[in-house]
Amino acid sequence: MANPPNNGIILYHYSYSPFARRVVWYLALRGIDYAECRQPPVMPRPDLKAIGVNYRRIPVCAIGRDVYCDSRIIIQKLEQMFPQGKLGSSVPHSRGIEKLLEIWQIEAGVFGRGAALIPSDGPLSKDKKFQKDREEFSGRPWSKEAVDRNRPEAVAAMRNYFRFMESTILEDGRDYILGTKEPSLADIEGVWVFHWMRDLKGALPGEMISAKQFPKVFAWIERFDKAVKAAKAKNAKPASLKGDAAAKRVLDASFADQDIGVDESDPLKLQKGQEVEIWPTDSGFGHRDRGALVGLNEDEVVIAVDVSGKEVRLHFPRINFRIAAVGSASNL
Ligand SMILES: N[C@@H](CCC(=O)N[C@@H](CS)C(=O)NCC(=O)O)C(=O)O
Repeated sequence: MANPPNNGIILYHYSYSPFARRVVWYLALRGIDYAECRQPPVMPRPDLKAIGVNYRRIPVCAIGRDVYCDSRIIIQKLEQMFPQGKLGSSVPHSRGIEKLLEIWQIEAGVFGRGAALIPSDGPLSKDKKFQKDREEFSGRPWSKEAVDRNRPEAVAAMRNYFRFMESTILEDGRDYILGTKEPSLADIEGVWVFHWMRDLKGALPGEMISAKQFPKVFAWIERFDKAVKAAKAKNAKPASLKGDAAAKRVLDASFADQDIGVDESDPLKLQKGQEVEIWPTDSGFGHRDRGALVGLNEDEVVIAVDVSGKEVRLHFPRINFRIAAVGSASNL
């Protein structure tokens, strides 16, 4: 069979999503050809509805008729499906560092503190529609007073994170985290919030967090940024698809992923084919996806959803997601 266009990959994203950038950088550094379907920064997102996705967060990535929700699982799958020249290490100890950096930035506070440093008087914070959308997303009311009140604590935490990188991982003057000549997956996992902060006007107080106090961290961000820009300049630009063309591609495609089966000894004790709902527990929790359980292992859950008579498979990571049998107590 002929190779699918753009490797069958369609990335749904918008340019200023720091989570989406993780995937955009990954694809650029790998030189993997892909298509993109640009999304509005606020709901609704009918292009995602059209491929059976209720999940509201960005990025989402379709590979063939498999759809991956969450940047962590997207990167993992790209590593598995395009193993030639993968960016992740094969050394278990280094893989541990990659993973710990991922956890640190996403789950253990770095991203959250970064989000708290989005200036309260920036253009997005002044946009009422954006504010309302993000209140639904976070489940918390937004107020300028609360953002300003929290800022000093967030600055202190962010300074602590910069200091940690400066005085441990990058202390010996290495170019990249694992001592490589080019950026590896560990750098993507480690750099993205720092990079976002560097470029977000008004986020960092220059008198406390700048290249002056943290020369190694800022030089690393710059080095990484240059490497991504050089890779992008070498690669073809991603094809840009409108929502209907993207949906047609997804629905006409074959499944790209393997069947992982349902581990019936999993602590959740769910059965193959059972109707379940899945939703994130850290943000965007108001949007649940419902379908028949077709895959469940330690890392991943997969459901089959029906889109105009065609089956689409939605994949989510296990961590920070809840999976509940429809009608069960945990499904309330
Ligand atoms: N753990 C998720 C988090 C994704 C996330 O929070 N994305 C933000 C954009 S940076 C988002 O979806 N914001 C609300 C929205 O765009 O609807 C991931 O790794 O992809």
